[in-house]
Amino acid sequence: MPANLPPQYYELEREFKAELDNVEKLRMAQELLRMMPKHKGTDKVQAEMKTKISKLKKLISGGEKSHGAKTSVSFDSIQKEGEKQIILIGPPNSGKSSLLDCFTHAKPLIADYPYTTREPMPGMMTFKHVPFQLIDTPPISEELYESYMNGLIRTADLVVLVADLSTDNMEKDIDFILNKMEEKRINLIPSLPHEDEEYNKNSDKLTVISAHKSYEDESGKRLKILKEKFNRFSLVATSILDEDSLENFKQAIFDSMKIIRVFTKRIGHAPVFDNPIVLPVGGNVQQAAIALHKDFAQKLKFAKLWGEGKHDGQKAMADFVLCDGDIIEFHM
Ligand SMILES: Nc1nc2c(ncn2[C@@H]2O[C@H](COP(=O)(O)OP(=O)(O)OP(=O)(O)O)[C@@H](O)[C@H]2O)c(=O)[nH]1
Ligand SMILES: [Mg+2]
Repeated sequence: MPANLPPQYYELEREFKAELDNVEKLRMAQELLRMMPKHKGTDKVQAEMKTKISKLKKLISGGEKSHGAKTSVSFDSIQKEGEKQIILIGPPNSGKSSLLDCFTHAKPLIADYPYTTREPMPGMMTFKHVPFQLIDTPPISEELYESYMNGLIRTADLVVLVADLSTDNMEKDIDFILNKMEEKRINLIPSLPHEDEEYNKNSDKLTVISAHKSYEDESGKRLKILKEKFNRFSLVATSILDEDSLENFKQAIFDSMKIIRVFTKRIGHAPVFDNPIVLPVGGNVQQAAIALHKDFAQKLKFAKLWGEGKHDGQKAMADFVLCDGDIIEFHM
């Protein structure tokens, strides 16, 4: 017997999945349970939701550890949260933890000596309403390469290689890391391949270089070297002392992933801007509906769209290609 859940259920379910605060998550889970029609077809979904509610209650009361910046984590992979997972790697003292600290609520140890970070630490960064998970890691050097780094890098969606413009060792340190990646059969790639190109998601890792501590004297000549030598990668100059560079960092990450955001709107309601559907560039109405829920996609008749280059409420069918910032209203 099908569950036949109402569209509002799927919308709230998406918000529930994206929510990081456990108290708010619990409130949503209870609301979802209330919205569920009570019949045989929803028995299983009801039972699952009740389990989630009891787990959340335990987490809130401190009975069970949650995934998050302050708790210990399993290091081979860190449970993905948000839309994309970004791993910060680099030589000792380059500023990885400082970047995590700038962009998230995580509180990593930061010190002016090397090997401060001993364990990976995640934190959430929101940019243009999209939640990204950043992971700070222990340094990579001749002295240290934690074995779990292979797994962590392979599961991430993007690698940010943090180069330290304040040291003469910069080139040598980056060369060492690039060689280490080769040795581990991790292929750092400068851009995502086209749909028809061969691509191994596990070993081909999209990479952006953060040329860090770029605000300081002396950094200019090293920035030039970095740009010349590693010009195949996108490079963004960053410094914790320069707000603009931190905005550029977020924008560079967003751009490298070739994603678009589509905002949803219920019929007769205003659009919701804080929880967009994220699709690859070229994504269409059908993919947006699937992202909401596969049942939703099956029932879809057409969508109405608002956005640049469109007339308000323009009717669109399943294969209509969407643009970043479009607002979509599904009709079933
Ligand atoms: N001048 C300057 N110093 C910075 C910047 N970012 C970080 N630092 C300093 O660089 C030092 C190292 O920073 P961390 O963030 O601990 O570096 P890390 O890469 O996490 O170091 P490990 O954990 O040892 O690998 C600290 O003294 C920071 O204050 C920056 O943009 N400019
Ligand atoms: Mg650190």
